[in-house]
Amino acid sequence: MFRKILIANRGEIAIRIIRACKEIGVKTVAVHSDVDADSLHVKLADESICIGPAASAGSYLNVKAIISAAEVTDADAIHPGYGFLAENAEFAEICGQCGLTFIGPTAENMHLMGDKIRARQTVAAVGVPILPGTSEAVRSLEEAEAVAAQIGYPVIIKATAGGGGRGMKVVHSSEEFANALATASSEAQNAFGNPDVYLEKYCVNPRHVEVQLLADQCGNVVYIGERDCSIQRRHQKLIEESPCPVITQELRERMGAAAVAIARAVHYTNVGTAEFLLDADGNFYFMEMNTRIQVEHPVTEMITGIDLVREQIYAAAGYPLRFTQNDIQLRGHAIECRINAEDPERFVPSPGKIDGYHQPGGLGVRVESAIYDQYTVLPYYDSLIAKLIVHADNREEAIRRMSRALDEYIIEGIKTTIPFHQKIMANHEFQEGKVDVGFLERFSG
Ligand code: MV4
Repeated sequence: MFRKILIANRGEIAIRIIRACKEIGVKTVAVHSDVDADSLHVKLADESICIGPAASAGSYLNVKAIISAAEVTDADAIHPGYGFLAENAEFAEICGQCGLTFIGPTAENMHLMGDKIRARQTVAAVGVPILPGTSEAVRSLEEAEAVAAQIGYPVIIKATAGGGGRGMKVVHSSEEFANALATASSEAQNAFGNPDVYLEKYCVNPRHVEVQLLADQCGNVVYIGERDCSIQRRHQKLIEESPCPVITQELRERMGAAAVAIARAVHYTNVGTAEFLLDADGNFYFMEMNTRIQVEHPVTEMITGIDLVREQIYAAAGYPLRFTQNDIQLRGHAIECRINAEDPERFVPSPGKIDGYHQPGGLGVRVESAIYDQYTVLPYYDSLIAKLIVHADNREEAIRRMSRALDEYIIEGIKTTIPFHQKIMANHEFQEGKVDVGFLERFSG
């Protein structure tokens, strides 16, 4: 096992990782920017080191500073959390070259899944369903229009180097094509430095259902249930739950088997998530694979009792999985609300000093957060300030528990998305589980 892990992140996820390390007797090093010296992850770690200025480009994304910090503090592994350098294949590669274990999948895994066309080809080759579309990057307008005519409108143009909803364009007819293709390609070039795009049949208002994977370095792969993340706004997830309210055990097993087949095909290691679209007829299609621990991992932990961050560390250290697929049991229902320091009406950031804080508790309530009374939420970083997770015997009770916990939550001095979550919990369609990725656009409180 590692002696000391450096956590290349901040906020709630840095604390989440520190907690897992403490429970298995591994020392921790926090890194922080100039303005993060008072942050809770710094206070909770065994030691800490400053890696640069407030702007992430010079600190949490500064590969040289982070590697030097690991060398100076004699850490033997680096946990990247999510965001920042978590899916940067080059960073994972550099860690290895410097004798540091990157706690995550291999650089090759990240590289492959980062190329959405290669991921699509790889997945299709093992018989996992994908939406009809191009198997290579689009070479010309003529070719693209021919494919669209064949698969039928609407179609969606996606960036090969994209992901997470960035750089996508829906096309409803042949007249829109030339413009959409040019825009998508130039946006892809600007955002990712790669103009390549591909086409897929557009699936209207599907659910976003993702399967949690865990793989060791001995070839063992398990899936750990699924999460429904359909409640999103501009590709930012706001509420996630597990299990998905509409899938049967039979469908769960087929999606799980598909996700495991993908992992096996690429010799995947560590945690990962296979994202699928689930249409109204119960058909599922592979979208992309996330090669990191995800923000919403706690809902999976609550219904399985598995500490995913601890398993990540064990897998990276070379330990074989300590359980099999049959040992994994799903119990009850869990929901997570992401609480952001934002105006709940307009979703614009609302940083500033917290002046009055009380967090909810009680049976089945979990708070993952790095904030405290009198803490100043900084404008330089993500506006996620807390994740409120509840667990109950069933979905109805979980919704009631979430409403109760949201009512208890007091965060004064800044605006938060708590009122928004209260409205969703009170919404009848949400209560009936009738959600898809278009839910929030239709939702009016
Ligand atoms: C799609 C789609 C419909 N059809 N692909 C958005 C995130 C990225 N992972 C892919 N996304 C989508 N891809 C096809 N062929 C609809 C979306 C989509 C979406 C997916 C999940 C959650 C929210 C979404 C909101 C808008 C569009």
